[in-house]
Amino acid sequence: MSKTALATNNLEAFWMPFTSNRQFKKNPRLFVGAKDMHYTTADGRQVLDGTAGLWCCNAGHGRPKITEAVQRQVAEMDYAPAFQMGHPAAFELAARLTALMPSPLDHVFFTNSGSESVETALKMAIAYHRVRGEGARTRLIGRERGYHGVNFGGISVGGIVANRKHFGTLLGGVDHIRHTHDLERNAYSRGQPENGAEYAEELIRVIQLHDPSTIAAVIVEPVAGSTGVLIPPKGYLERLRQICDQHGILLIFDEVITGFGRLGSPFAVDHFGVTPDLVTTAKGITNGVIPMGAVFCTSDIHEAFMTGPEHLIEFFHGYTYSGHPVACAAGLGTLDTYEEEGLLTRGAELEDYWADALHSLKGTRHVIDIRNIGLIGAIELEPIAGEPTKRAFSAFLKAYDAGVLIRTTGDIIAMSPPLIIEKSQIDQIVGTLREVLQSLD
Ligand code: PXG
Repeated sequence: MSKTALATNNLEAFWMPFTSNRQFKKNPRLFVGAKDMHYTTADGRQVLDGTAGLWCCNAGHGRPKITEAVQRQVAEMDYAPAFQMGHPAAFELAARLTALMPSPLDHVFFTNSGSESVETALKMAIAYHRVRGEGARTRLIGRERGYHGVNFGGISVGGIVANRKHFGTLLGGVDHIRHTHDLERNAYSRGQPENGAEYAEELIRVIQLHDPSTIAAVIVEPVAGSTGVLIPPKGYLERLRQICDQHGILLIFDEVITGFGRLGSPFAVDHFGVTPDLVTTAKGITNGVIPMGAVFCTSDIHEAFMTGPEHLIEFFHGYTYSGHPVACAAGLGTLDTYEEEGLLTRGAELEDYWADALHSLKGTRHVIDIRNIGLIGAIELEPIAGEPTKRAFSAFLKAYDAGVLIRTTGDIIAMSPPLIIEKSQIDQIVGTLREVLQSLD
């Protein structure tokens, strides 16, 4: 039986994540192969990947160094216990990762996903204050429209209503500041918007409400991805850093999508020149090939835990698969590929071309904003009255039929192509979008 026939006979059992299951199963979209910039569909079509999978395949697909590293590792040693035992690849990967990240973010804790990285960072922040004798600092502050994965800590500090409303009281002791989206003042910005640094001042109000001595950490995405690409106004992140410093509060950057070259620099930390205390990553760390995440922390945070009798565990946290050998091999193969091909900075070379191409869609039917940074782009559409999300989702379906994969969230089209993209492929994405948008109701 062909792969397609097998799958179409068995669609019921798999409860798909973040998917309109009933709609999908009536008209499934199945990928069966991937190479470089393209997916192959079950019916044999090539689809240009405008989203790097889900913001993760930054080096494109089927990259030989990564494949070979994974194959070698799985044959040599499939698994080693993660607690009280180690293996060389985990140490090597941690050393190479911290070499990429500016000091003092010199230590890495491995997880298996972005969601786990977020939980790990939040726990690390609260525990850090406690081991230093500031156990009253337990509160966490997130932001409206923030996405920090789907576990309880992440949805609590997150600010996406649909991800929170079904799940009860969530984590206590969490507050939020407002998002930075400001279409009225900032529509059609290229790169960082001019207006809105003052939204950071709201942090002071929230901190004062609870008293600074109760706040453990503030978590934000440097560029908010899932909510529809919200780019920080000039000066905003710098101001968050200042306020946190003034009040002894840790700043966490969630770099699950901005990490590994997406902004044209290895991390958003480099791009914005703002150094947080903790950085959560995942996705591009292994090019999406094997699940993995990593939390970077400062030497200060790490050293605060390294006290007391040496036979005792310093941090009661970790996963069976923290630093999994096969994931580490994928990570090493990925870093080799990024470095050999200059991919962690290629976004900066392409950014102007990407921006010009995207902004050429200004004036196209339904478009109310276009924004971009690095190799991220978003096109915001006027929603159909009374039917939010429908117009953008129709665009997604039509673009897929026309051979281009995009993502939509609400009525926003988000794009984040692999960093190996060629200019002609940027033209193809934008040309397809222009036709799709003109044809939409
Ligand atoms: N933090 C951020 C900033 C993310 O973008 C997560 C945490 C969670 O990662 P995991 O690996 O647990 O899924 C994410 C994930 C989209 C999209 O289309 C974005 C994500 C995942 C799936 C789709 O915008 N981001």
